[in-house]
Amino acid sequence: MKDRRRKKRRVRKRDWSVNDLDAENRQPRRFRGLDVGLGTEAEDIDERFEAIQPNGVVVSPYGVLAFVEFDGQERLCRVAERLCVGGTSILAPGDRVRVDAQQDDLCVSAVQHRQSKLSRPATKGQREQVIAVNVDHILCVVAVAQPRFKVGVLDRFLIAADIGHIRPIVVVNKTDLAEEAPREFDVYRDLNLPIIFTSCETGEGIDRLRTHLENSVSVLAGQSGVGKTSLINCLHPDIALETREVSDYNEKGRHTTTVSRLYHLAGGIDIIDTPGIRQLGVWDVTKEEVALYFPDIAALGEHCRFRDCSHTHEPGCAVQDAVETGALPAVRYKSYCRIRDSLDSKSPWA
Ligand SMILES: Nc1nc2c(ncn2[C@@H]2O[C@H](COP(=O)(O)OP(=O)(O)O)[C@@H](O)[C@H]2O)c(=O)[nH]1
Ligand SMILES: [Mg+2]
Ligand SMILES: [Zn+2]
Repeated sequence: MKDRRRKKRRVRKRDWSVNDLDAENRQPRRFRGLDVGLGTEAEDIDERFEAIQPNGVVVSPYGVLAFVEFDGQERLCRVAERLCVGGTSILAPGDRVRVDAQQDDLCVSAVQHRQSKLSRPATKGQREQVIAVNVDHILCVVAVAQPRFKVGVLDRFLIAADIGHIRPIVVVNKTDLAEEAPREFDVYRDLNLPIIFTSCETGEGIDRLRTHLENSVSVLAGQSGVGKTSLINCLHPDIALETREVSDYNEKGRHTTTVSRLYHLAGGIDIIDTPGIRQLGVWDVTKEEVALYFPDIAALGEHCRFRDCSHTHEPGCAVQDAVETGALPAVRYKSYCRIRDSLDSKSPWA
């Protein structure tokens, strides 16, 4: 019970500051679908991070090499052996590193402690896959159409952000494809989440998005095709990244590793594009915990007759009452139930 209350408070507080990551957040999380905390990697790997004065930022790791922004340029560096395990370095986009330069030889010799971490859990025979580190925001990108908006996907991203204490920004892209202003996002506005409507076709909302992202590091999350790469292009047209081609390439599976990559855009905007994150699993959250990550449902749940109400069938349930009166949107409630139900099924990555 005690544990439950602590979590509740954390959800309500919505304290997203990365600097506030405290000892509690350094412990391995039960929620491993998207671990944004610190330290689920093997103990000895954790020990390789140090307090250093960095002079470079990892843009994209490349086996035992890494592209690093160093001296105002992107340079291919080798990575010291002690920072490699089994043919790959432990580096991820966003890592702050020490680069030792001796004439043409550039070597990453040390890596700074991470402030936040976004990763996929280890699957059979594989190490945990770190997608991005030291991020301030998760941009949860959805589209009004093509692909069709799925409430559940967004809700899972938000749970992940909540757990990792990383500030989510909801980006609703492709507004040019909607006849009228979509209403299904009102619920997120009511939760005080930043929500930005954008179109890479008309340029709508791009300036607003830019303002939110200035002088911070963000990681893009969203289903394939919602326009993540296109958004980077809009924010910084000079970059001219390939959109379709890149995602096709990945979908055909020719690309065996997930390449996530940091882009430095104008205005101090750092963005990590991640072809890897399409949908995140939340299977390590228990059924009982799900409600705590739906702040509106958690608040209503305070008024249920039973303290351990699941809000699915019990009498005297304030949540079900709210659905009946329309105070809680049915679609929101359904999403809660669906994620709750999904926790019976096995991890798709297991
Ligand atoms: N109509 C419309 N199409 C878009 C928009 N943003 C991206 N697209 C298209 O959607 C497709 C997928 O975009 P991409 O950026 O590769 O998506 P990603 O997989 O999320 O990186 C491309 O054909 C883009 O041209 C938008 O705002 N409106
Ligand atoms: Mg892309
Ligand atoms: Zn209830």
